[in-house]
This record gives sequence, structure tokens and C-alpha cells, in this order.
Amino acid sequence: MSSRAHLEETIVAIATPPGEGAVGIVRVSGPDAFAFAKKHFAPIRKVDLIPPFVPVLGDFDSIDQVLFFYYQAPRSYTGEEVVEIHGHGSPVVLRQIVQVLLKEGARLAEPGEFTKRAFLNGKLDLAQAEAVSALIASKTELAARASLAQLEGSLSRQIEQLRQQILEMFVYVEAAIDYPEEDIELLSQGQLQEKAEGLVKKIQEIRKGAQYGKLLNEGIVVAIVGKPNVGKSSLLNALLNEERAIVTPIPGTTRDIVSDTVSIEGIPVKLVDTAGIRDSQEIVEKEGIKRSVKVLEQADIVLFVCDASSEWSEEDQQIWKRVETKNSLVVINKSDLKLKLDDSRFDSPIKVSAEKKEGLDRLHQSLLSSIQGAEGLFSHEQYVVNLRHEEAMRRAEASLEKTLEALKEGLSGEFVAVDMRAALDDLGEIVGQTTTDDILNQIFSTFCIGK
Ligand SMILES: Nc1nc2c(ncn2[C@@H]2O[C@H](COP(=O)(O)OP(=O)(O)OP(=O)(O)O)[C@@H](O)[C@H]2O)c(=O)[nH]1
Ligand SMILES: [Mg+2]
Repeated sequence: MSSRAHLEETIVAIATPPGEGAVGIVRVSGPDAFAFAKKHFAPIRKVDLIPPFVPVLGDFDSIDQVLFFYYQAPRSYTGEEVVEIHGHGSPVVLRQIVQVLLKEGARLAEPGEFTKRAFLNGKLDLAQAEAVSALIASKTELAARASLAQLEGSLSRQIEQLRQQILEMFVYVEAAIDYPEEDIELLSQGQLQEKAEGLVKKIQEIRKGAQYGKLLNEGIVVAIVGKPNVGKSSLLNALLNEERAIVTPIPGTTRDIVSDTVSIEGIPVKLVDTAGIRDSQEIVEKEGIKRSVKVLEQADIVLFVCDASSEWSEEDQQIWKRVETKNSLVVINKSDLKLKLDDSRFDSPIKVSAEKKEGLDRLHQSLLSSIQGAEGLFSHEQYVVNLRHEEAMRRAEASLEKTLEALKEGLSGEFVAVDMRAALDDLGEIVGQTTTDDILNQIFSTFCIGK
């Protein structure tokens, strides 16, 4: 059945999280929402009509004293008749209210069905609807801010602009196909190419912003590596401000990967402590070291930790060789002890003492600049993309590149048009203009109930 067929039905759900709270909200939406709900509502102060958009205090049957909000269509979240009943946050009470409305003929809402209706009624486009669930799920302030920007249309605007530009060019290409004999050279080959190049650039820019969004959601992986006993685990604990990893004076203490996430200026940073890397024959340690090397290679940023109180060794050298080519920071730990390490070999090492908790602010600062330095990520408009968007953008970019190729090779308009049409469809998927029911259902089923 198509998604639209369900819009005749009135749906109901508890909109607040499960468990006890100061307030709990039951949300009803659909053609009969107001009719069903008002039958059971008795305002404290007698009114003839329950006014829309004004909270009214009263009793809902004899279940609870509630605030009754009537949002008249189309000025509601879903674009339909909506009633929100704000009761006291007892799960038992809220369930009873839902039961009453079910008896009236409403049915339980599916996950994300309110937002889906908002989409189907043109209140939000698909990227905005997805931003609602991203906003709810966001784990840091920055991620929340980016989700909000997307909810307000940041991604949709970019996509829409690009679609407009493609459409504009499409008209010229179509004209060349439909009226070849007229010989209307609306745009020269060179001009078309230039336009196509502009389109490729634009989608690349959007995808860069997308990387930033991904970073906000998934975070940056920072690996702490170095030879045994330099204080890697102590540094992890100091940065987390918690005794997360085992610290002992015995080299080779850490055997497995230990990690936890901190928020640095709103960016989730996953700190990964690793086993000290050295030539070991011991079977458990050997496996640990293998894992350390893998973490080192996959990390976004590496903290290379050395010991200020011991001389530069062959072991340091071996690890440094692996780290050198990566985006890395050199951390000289134990700087509370007498300096034996020749630190002039490094550009700008960061001196800290994990034990005395000294120099950590500077380390934070340096970490932040190297996160920001990566790709100039912060200069982009913000949106939180998910895999679905990413995939569609990737395809759109490929299609636009093919368009450009076709133009360069001087292929006829038909060929060019095919690729442009594909790019339009791919981009349309992001905002929901060319999205099948299956995809819609899949997207909204990941929402929570009541949203
Ligand atoms: N004086 C001083 N001692 C430190 C400092 N940081 C760590 N230590 C000591 O160094 C020893 C090793 O610390 P760990 O944090 O376990 O070192 P690690 O690099 O994780 O060692 P492995 O897991 O064996 O590779 C412990 O005895 C710590 O107390 C520091 O800043 N100053
Ligand atoms: Mg350790």
C-alpha cells in the first residue's frame, strides 16, 4: 500500500521517553484527532469552544489533569489536525490516555510516523525529516547544532540549488536534441563544459561539508602510541580524567586496546590507548602489539608518546618511522623528571606530565588545531549526512563527471542528457523527490515511536 493511503487514519502515541517524568505527552494526529480527544476533555473553566494554539487546563476523563493543546491543520508538526495532551509523567496514566483514544478509533503510531506525515504533507523534506532523528540522537553540542541547521534546510538548500543548476543546463541540452535542425546554438560546447565543471565542483563542495557532518557523528580517532612504559595509559587516564586503563611500572602492562570518547569543543574524540610497541616474543604481548600497529595505521591523528627521562632509543626510532607520515603530535611525557631526551629532533613537541596532570591544556589545544586543520573542515556549511545521503551524493558526482566527459568527447545531446537525468534523480533521493515507498518506510522505521 502506498504511504499516502494511511493518511486517512488518526494515529496516537506517547511522545515522551519511557519511564517517569515531570510531564508526559500523548500526541494524536489525523483527521479525527481533535474530535476524538475533545470528547474526553473537560476544561476547568467552562468554554464553549476549545481554541487552537492555546493551552487549556482540564481533566482528561478522570485519568489525569492535563494541558490540552490543539494545533489546527495545517499549522501543526504533521500538517494535520494534532492534539497534544500534556499530563503528569506517569507511564500508567499516559497509557490509559492512549487506550481511551484507541477505543475512539485511533490506532497506534508506527516509529517515526508523525515525522513521515510531516514529510508526506510537505512540511519537511526528507533530509530535514532525517535531521529530526539525527538531532534526537546527537551526542555532542556541535552535532546537535549541525542537525538543527540541516533541519532548518542547510543541506536541502544546497541540493536544491544544485538541482536547479542541472535543470537549467538540461534545458539547453534538450533543446539541442529536440531541435537539431533549427541549429539553435544556445550555448557553445565550451560554455556547456564550463557549466558542467561548475556542477562537479559544487557537488564536491557539498560532499566536503558532508565529511564534516560525518566527523561530528562518528568522531575523530586519536591513537596513543609509543614504546612500553612511556606513560600512554597514564596519558589516556589523564585526558579522560578517570582511571580507565591499568598503569604499572612494568613495561608491557597494556595488552589490549582500551578506548573511550571525550568531547573536545563539541567534537567527539575517541582516544585509543595501545600496547607499547617493541620487539616481543611473548605471545599475548605480540598480539597486542599487532593490534597497536593496526590502530596506528587507521587513526585520524596519532599521539606519539616519548619519555622525557630516558634517551632516544632504537625502539622510539622504529615507531617514529611509522608515525612520521601520519597526522601526528609528539608528546613528551614525564617532563616532571630530569630531561634526558634530546627533544630538538622534533618541530614542536608538547611537554606534559600525565602523572602531575601538567601541560594537558596545551595538548588539548594542539589536538583541536590538528582536528580543525584536517581539510579546513570548519569553514563549511554544516549538515549531518547519513550513509544514504553519502551514497546518493557519490552517485550524483559520478554522473556529473560522466556528463562532463561526454561533453568533452563531443558526444551527442542524448548521451549527455542520460547522465544529467541520473544526477537529478540521485539528488532528488536526498530530499525525497524521487524516493520509493520502500525507502521511505525503511528511513522512518529507524525513528522512535512518537516522533
Ligand atoms: N614521573 C612520572 N611518571 C609517570 C608519568 N606518566 C606515567 N608515569 C609512570 O610510568 C609508568 C608507566 O606508565 P603507564 O601509563 O603504564 O605506561 P604505558 O606507556 O601505558 O606502558 P605499557 O602499557 O607497558 O606500554 C608508571 O609507573 C607510571 O606511574 C609522568 O608524567 N611522570
Ligand atoms: Mg599502558
